[in-house]
Amino acid sequence: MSPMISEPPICYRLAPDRRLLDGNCGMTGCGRRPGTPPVQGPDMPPCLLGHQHHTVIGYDGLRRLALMVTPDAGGSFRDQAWEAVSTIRAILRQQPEPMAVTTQTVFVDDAANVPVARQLFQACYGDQMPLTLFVAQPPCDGRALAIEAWAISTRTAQVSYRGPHLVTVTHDGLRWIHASAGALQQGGRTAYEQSADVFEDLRETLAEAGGAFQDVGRVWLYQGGITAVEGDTERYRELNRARSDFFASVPFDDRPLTTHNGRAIYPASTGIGTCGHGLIASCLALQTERPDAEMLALENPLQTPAFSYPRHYSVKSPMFSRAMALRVGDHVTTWVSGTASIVDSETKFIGDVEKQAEQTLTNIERLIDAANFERLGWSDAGATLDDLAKVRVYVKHPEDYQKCRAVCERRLGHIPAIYARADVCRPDLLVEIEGVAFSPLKKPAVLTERS
Ligand code: 3EB
Repeated sequence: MSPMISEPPICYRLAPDRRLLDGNCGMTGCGRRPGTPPVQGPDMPPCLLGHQHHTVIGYDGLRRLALMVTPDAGGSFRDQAWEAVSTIRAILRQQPEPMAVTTQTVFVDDAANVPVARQLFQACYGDQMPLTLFVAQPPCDGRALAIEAWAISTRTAQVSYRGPHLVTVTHDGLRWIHASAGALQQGGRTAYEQSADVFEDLRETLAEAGGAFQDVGRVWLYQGGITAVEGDTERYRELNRARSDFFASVPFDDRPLTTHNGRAIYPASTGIGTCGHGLIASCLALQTERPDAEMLALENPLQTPAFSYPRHYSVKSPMFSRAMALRVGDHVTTWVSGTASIVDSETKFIGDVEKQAEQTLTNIERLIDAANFERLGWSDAGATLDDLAKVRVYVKHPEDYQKCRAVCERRLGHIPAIYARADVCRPDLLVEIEGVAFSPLKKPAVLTERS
C-alpha cells in the first residue's frame, strides 16, 4: 500500500471581492455578515495565477460563485488560457464545499484561438464540461481571453452535463436549464435565417431537457456584424424580425412562474455585437413547483419598453424585458438585460462615453431599486448596485476603456467585471452594461408586544 499523502497546504488565499449572503449564512467557516471587510490572505503569487475577481453568493444556504478571470502573465494564447483555467480551479479548491462550474462565457480576441481553448477545457473538465460559449469580443485590457464562470456547490446541487449545448442544475426543488446554440461562422445564411435557426435550435435543446421557451428568463445573443447592412436592411433589424416571428409562437403570456401585470412577458436579454460573423446564443430556463417561487419581468421607469420602441429603430421591435427577477426562499435574483444610455427611447449623450456610462448605471440603479419593484407589485424586494455579483461592460471603442472603467469603479466599487470590445446595436451607443444582482427579501414586520 502506498503511504498516505497529505494535502499540501494552501499558501495563498484568493479573497472574494464580494460576499452576498443572507445575514448569517450558516455555512461552516463563514461567520461573516454583509458589509464587513473580507479576510485578506497573502497576495497571490505573481505569474502563477491570473487577475481574479469573484463573488461568493450564499443565499438560502447554497454556495454559488460568480468568477471573472483574466490572465496576468501574457504569453501565448495557450499560456493565458492555462493561467485563467488554473485560477478558476484554485478559487474552487479553496471553497469549503466541493464546487462545479456549470457555465462559462469565454471572451476571445480571435476566433482562431477557440480550438486551443476547447482542448484545454477538455483536459481540465473532462466529462464535467461546463456549458461553454466562445464570444469573439477582445478583452479591453489587451489579454487574449477572459472568462466569466459560474460555479455551484455539489453538496447541495446536482449538475448534469448533457452535451456541449445543455447543462441542467437541480437543487431545492428548482431545476435550471442552461442551453446554447449557434455558430461562429455565418455559413452563407442571411441574418434572418441565422437568427431563426438559432432560436429553433434553442427550442430543441431545451426540449431535450424537458424544457420549453416559455420557461426562459434570460437570453444572450452575440451577433457578428450587428450594425452591418445586409441587402436593404441591418443585421440587427433582421435578428429582431426573426425573434418576433419566433416569439409569436411561444406562449409567453402562459408562463407558469411569472407575474403578468397585464402584458406578455419576454425574457431579459442581451443583444450585442462580436467581431465574428455568426450568431451565438444562450438562454437560462427555470422549472419549479415551489409555491414560493415567482418571476417578475421588470421595465425601467426611465425607459420606453424595448418592445414598444418607435418603428424607426426596427420594423419589429426588440422583444425583451429590461430585467427578470426571481424570488424564492429568502432572496431575489435579478438578471439585468444589456443596458445602455437610452432615456425614453432616445440615445442620450451622443459622443460622450463617460456620460453614457453614468446614464447606463443610473438606468440600472433605477431598474432594480425598491421603488421600481414596488411599482410592479413586489413591495418586499429591491436591490442596489452593491448587490451586483458581477458586471460585463461592452465597450465600443478600445480607447474608451479606461474612461468606462473609471466611471464603473467609482459607481460600483471593486466588483468582479469583464470589459470587452463589442459593437452595440445602435451606432451611437458607446457602452452597454449587464449584470446579476442578489438581494434579500425584506422580512415581514414583526409586531413586538411589550409586556
Ligand atoms: C437597448 O436598450 C440596447 O436585442 O436583445 C439591449 C439588450 C439591447 C438587449 C436585444 C438589445 C437587446 O435597446 C440594446
